[in-house]
Amino acid sequence: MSEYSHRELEKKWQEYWDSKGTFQVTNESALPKYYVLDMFPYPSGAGLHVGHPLGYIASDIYSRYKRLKGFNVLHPMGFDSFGLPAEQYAIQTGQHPAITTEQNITRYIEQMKNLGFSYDWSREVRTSDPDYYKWTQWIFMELFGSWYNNDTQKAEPIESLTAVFEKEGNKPVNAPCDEDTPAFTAAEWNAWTEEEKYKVTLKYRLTYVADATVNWCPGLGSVLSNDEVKDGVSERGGFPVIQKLMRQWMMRITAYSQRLLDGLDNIEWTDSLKEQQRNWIGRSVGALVRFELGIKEEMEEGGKGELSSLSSPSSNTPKIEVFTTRVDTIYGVTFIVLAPEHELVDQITTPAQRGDIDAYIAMTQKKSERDRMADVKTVSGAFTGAYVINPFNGEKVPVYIADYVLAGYGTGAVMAVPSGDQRDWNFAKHFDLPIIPILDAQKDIETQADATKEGHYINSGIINGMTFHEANKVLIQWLEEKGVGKGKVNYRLRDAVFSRQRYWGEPVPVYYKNDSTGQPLPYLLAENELPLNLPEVDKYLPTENGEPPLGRAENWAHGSGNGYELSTMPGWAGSSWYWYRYMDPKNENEFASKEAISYWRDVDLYIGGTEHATGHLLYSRFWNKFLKDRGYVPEEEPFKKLINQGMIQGRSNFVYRVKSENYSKPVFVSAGLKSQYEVSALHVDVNIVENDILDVEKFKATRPDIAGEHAEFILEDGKYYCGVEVEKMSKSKFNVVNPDDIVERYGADTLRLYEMFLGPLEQAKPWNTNGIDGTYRFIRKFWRLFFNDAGQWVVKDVPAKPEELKILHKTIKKIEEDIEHFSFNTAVSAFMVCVNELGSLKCQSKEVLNELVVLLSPYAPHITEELWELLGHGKGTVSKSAFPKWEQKHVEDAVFEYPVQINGKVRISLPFALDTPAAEIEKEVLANETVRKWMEGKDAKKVIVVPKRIVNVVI
Ligand code: ANZ
Repeated sequence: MSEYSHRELEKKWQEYWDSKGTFQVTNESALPKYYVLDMFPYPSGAGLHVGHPLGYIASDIYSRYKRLKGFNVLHPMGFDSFGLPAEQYAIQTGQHPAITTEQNITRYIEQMKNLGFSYDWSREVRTSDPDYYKWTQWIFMELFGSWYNNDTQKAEPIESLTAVFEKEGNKPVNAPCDEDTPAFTAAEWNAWTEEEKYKVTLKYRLTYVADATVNWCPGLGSVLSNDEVKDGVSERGGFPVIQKLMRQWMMRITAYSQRLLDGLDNIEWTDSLKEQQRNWIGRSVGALVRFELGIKEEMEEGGKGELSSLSSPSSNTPKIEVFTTRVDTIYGVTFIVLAPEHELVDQITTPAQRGDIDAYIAMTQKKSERDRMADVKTVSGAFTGAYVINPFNGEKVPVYIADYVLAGYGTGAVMAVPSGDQRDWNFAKHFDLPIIPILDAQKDIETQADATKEGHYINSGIINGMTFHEANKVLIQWLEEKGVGKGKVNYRLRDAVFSRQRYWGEPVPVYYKNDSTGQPLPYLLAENELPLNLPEVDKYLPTENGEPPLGRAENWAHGSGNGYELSTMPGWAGSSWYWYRYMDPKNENEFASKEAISYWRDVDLYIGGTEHATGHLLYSRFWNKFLKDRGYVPEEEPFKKLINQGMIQGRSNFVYRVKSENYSKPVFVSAGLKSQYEVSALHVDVNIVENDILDVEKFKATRPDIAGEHAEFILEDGKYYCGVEVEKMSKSKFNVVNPDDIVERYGADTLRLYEMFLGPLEQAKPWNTNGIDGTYRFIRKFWRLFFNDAGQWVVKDVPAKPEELKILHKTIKKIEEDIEHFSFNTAVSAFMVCVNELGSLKCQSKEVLNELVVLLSPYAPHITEELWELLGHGKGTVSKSAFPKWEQKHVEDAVFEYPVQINGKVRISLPFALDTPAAEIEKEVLANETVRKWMEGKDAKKVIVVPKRIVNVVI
C-alpha cells in the first residue's frame, strides 16, 4: 500500500488484533503487572458520541505505552448494564430490557473496536449477566454475614459476634448497630430461642433492613440515591422526588467512615476529588452535651421557680443531648433548638404551646431535607414551652424547634450560641432572644464564629484566656468528669439505602419467613442457590397494590415456599467490585481466584468522569475495604491513581430566522448580517455545517419543518455562515458528533490524535470538527516520511545523521515525559514538530524512522502497525516491541556557545564543540581578537572555563 488509505489499513489491523488475540493477557507472567481501568459505561441507546472516548483514548495510549515499557498490562472493558433507561424503554415499548441492552452493547463494542482500543475483549463483563450478578449477590450475602468490630477496626463473620454474646452478652461489644439494640447478658442470650437470637444479630449486620427516609420518586416508582436527585427532581426524566419513610435494605457504610477518610491520604487522586469525598464523609470533632430539662410546670409559672431537676438530678428527667463542635461557646448558649422531628418534642411541649408546635411541624413536613439545608434566609421556628439547664452555669434556657436543625445529623438538637453561629444569630434576632458575647474581640458579634483566630474567652470561668483547642480539651474533660457529656467524632455520611423498587437490577438473594409473631423475617439463600435469576414479568411496572415489578413474577418463591425480596439492588451494586471480575471473568467457583487477585491486586490507573466522585468511588472503596477485611482481597484501596477526564462540550451551530408574520416564506440571514434584522436563533445540526458554513440544500431537505422549499437565504459572499456557541453535547442541541462519521472520513488514528490534541486531558473543552484537518495532514505527512509523492518507498538502511538523531532523541525524551505526566496534548504537538523537522531534513534513515514508528504507536496504532510491517518486522506487532530509549549524547547540542566574561562583563560568545578540552578553549579565547581588544593588552591573571556554562577571564 503506497497511498495512505485509513479505511483499508485500519480495518486490516483491527481484524488482525481480533483474530490473533493480540491484547489478551494471562494471569501468569514473569513481567511486572500494570492494571489500567476505564470506568465502564452504561450502554445507552444513543451510542457513543465523540465526548465519550476521550478517557478511553488516554487510557489506551497509556496501556500501549506500558506494554512497550515491559509490563503485563490488564486493560479490560465491560458494561454496567443494569439501569433505568433500559427499564423506562421497556415500560414504554414492552421490549424486554435484556434485548435492548444486548443491542446497545453490540453497538458500543463495534464503535469501540473502530477506535482501535487495545482491550482484552476476552475478559469483557456485563453486570446484568447472571454469571456476573451471581457474585454481586454473593458479596451481598457476605455483608449480611458480617458485623463491624470497632475494636479490631475490621468486618468479621457474625459467628465471632455470637461467640461473644454467648460468653459475655453484648456489653463488651464495640460495634455499630441499630439504635434500638437492647443491652443483654450472656445468660439472657443463651436463654433466647434461635429466632430471638437471629433477630438480635440482624441489628449488627453490615446490611440490614430499616425504615429509612428515602427519596421516593412516584414518577419512576422507585427510590433514588442522593446523587440521582438534582434540585428536587430525578436526574433521569425530571420527575418530582419526595421524602418518604420506607422499609429498605441498607448498607452500613458508616462503619467505614474513618477508614474511608484515612485511605484518601495514600492514593494519587486529585485534591478536588479527595476534598469532595472528605466533605461527603464530613468528619466533625466535637462533643455531646446533655441538658437536663427543668420541670415544665414550674418553668411556666414565671420561670423563676425552684428547679427540682437542678437540686435533685434524677435519671428519669428527660435530657436533651446536643452535638456541638464548639463546646468552648457553651457560656454563650441562650436557647436550645430541636429538629421538628425530634422524639422529645411531643413529650416536652406545654399545652399552651401545643398549637404553635403542631402548626409548625405540619409546615416543615412539606420541605425536603435538601430544601431545609439550602434555605439559609428564612427564619422560622416555634417555642415548646420547655426549658433546660445549662450544666456549666446553671442558667435556664428555652427550648425551640426549627427546621434549620436536621433530624438526621448529630443528635437532631443544637445548643444555640447566637454570638458564635450565624443561623443561631438570625434566630435570636427574630425571636428576640438574648445574645451573650463569648470573646473579648468584639468588633461585631457576628465575627466571633472563628474563635481559633482571635480573641480570648470572657464570661467563661475555667477557660478564660485559653486558646480554642485548649478550651475544648478542658471542657470535654470537665463534661466527662461531671458525667454530662463526652467527646465525640461525628460523620455526615449516612448508611446507604440499597433497595430499588425496579425490575432491571440484581435480585436480592433473600426470602422472607414469618416469625412466631407473624412478622416477616429475612433469610439468605444458600450459596448453591445462586444466582437468583431475574424472573420474567408481564409488565415492568409496580403491581396494583404498590409492590415493585418483581411482585408480578409468577411462582417466584424460594424452594421453602417463602416469597423472595421484591426490590432489586441499586445501580451501584454491580460497579462496586467489577474490577476484580476482569481479573478472572469466567470463574464459576469464586468471584476471582486467589491467584488472579494476588497477581493483579489493584488498579494502577483508573480513568473516568467526575460525576462519580461521591457515588461509585465511595461505594467501591467501601466494598473493597470490606472484602479486604474478610480476607478476599489484599489491598485497602482499589484505585491507586485516578484521573478525571474533562468533558468534551458540544459546539453548537445556529441559523437566524428573520422575525416575520409570513411563515410560509421563512427568511434566514447569515451570521455576519444578522444584526441588521430582528432574528431568532435556531439550532442547526452540526453535521450539515462545515467550517461554520451551512449546507443550505441539506438544511432544506432535513428540516422542511422550518426551512421549506420556498425558504430564502440572505448570504455573505455567496455563503451562509452559522453562529456558534459552546454547550453540553446533546441530541436536543443538534451538536452531537458521532465518532463513526469521523472515523469513516479521517480514520481512528486521526481521531485519537485529535482528541488528545484538543487540550489537557483533565480540562473541559469544546469539540470542533474544523480543527481535525490539521491532524489529518499531520498523519499524511508522517506517511510521506516513508513514501514519496510518487508512492515509492524511500526508507533506506543508511546511518542516521547527527541532526536526525538529535530530533529523534529529543522527541523520545519529550514523549516519555509527557506520557508519564498524562500530558497527551503536548506530546501530540511534539510529534508534529518532529515530523516537520525530519521532513525538512528529508530523513530516510530506517534507524530513525523505525524508532519513530514505535514512539507514535500508542497514539496512532493502525498506521504504525502498517509501517512496522513495511519496515520488515514480519508478523510481529509493533505493540509488542520496546519503547525507544533516548540518549543524552544525542539530545545535547554538539556545540555550546560559551559566553566569555572579561572582569565580570560578557563581551562576546564563542562556539566550541562539546568535547573540546578546557585548555584548548582557554587558548582559543585568549587568541580571539575581540577578547584581546577588551583585555587592552594586559595579561590574563586567571582564566576559568566552566564546561557547558561560561568562560571567565580575569585581568
Ligand atoms: C454550638 C455552636 C457554636 C456550634 C458555634 C457552631 C458554632 P458540623 O461542623 O457540620 O459538624 N449542629 C449540630 N447538629 C445539628 C443538626 N442536626 N442540624 C443543624 N445543625 C447542627 O457542625 C456542627 C455544628 O452544627 C454544631 O456545633 C451545632 O452548632 C450544629 F459558635 O454547637 B454548634
